[in-house]
Amino acid sequence: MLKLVVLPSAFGVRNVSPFCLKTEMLLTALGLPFDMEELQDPRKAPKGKLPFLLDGDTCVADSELIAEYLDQKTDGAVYAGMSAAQKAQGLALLRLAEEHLYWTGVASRWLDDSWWPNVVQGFFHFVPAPLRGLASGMARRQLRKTYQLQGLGRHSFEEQQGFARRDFQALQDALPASGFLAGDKPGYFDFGIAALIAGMVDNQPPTWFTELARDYPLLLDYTERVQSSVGVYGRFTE
Ligand SMILES: N[C@@H](CCC(=O)N[C@@H](CS)C(=O)NCC(=O)O)C(=O)O
Repeated sequence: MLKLVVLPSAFGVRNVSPFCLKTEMLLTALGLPFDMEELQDPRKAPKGKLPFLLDGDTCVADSELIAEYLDQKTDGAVYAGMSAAQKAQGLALLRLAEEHLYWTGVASRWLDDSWWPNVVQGFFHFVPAPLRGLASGMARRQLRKTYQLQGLGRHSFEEQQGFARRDFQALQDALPASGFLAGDKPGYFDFGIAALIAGMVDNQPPTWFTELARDYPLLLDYTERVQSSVGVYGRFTE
C-alpha cells in the first residue's frame, strides 16, 4: 500500500499544505489505494519538506517528483490526454502558483504579526510550552530570511499585495470559466493550482491573502470545481 506523508491539519484546514493536498487529489484521481500519515515536524522528512511518498522500499520526496513517479508507475496516467501545449501551459501556471503566489500566502500567515499566534498554535503546539516560543521564533526568522532571498520579502507590504493580485488575476484570466485546463476532467495541474488556493483561502481566521483572493470569484469557483470533481477538499467537509 502506498503511504503519503503529509502535514497535520491546522487553521481549520484538513490538509493544510498545498503540495500535500495536490498529491492526495492526484492519488485519488488515479484510483490508487493509499494511506495518509501525518508528520508534525517537516525537518524529519527526507528533504526537510512535505509531502513524501513511500512505495515499499522506494521513497519519493517532492510533490512534482511524486507525480513523475506515479506517471511511470501507471504507464502515463498522470498526463494522459494532455497535449504538449496543455502540459506546457499547465506547468507554467502551476509554477506561478507554487513558486511565486505561494510565498505571499506563506508570508500572510507567518509574517503578519496579528496572524502569527495562529502559526504558533497551528504548527508548534506539539513543542513543549517552555520551548515553543524559541522554536517558533527560530522558524519565523528562517522563513523571513527565505522570503528575503526569494525576493518578495524585499518589497513593501503594498507591493507584495500587488504581486499577489497580479498572480490571482493571471490565474483567473488563464483558467477556463468552466471545465478544467485539459478538458472536462481535472488533472495534475488543476489539482496543484486548486490546492494552492484552497488551503490558503479556507484557513481560519482569514489572512490578507484570503481577503485579496475574494476579489477573484472565478478563480474561487474553479478551486471549488476541482475539489468537488475529485471529491477531495482541503477543508473539513463534515
Ligand atoms: N517543492 C516541494 C515543496 C514542499 C513544501 O514546501 N512543503 C512545505 C509545506 S507546504 C514544507 O514542508 N515546509 C517545511 C519547511 O520548508 O521547513 C514539493 O512540491 O513537494
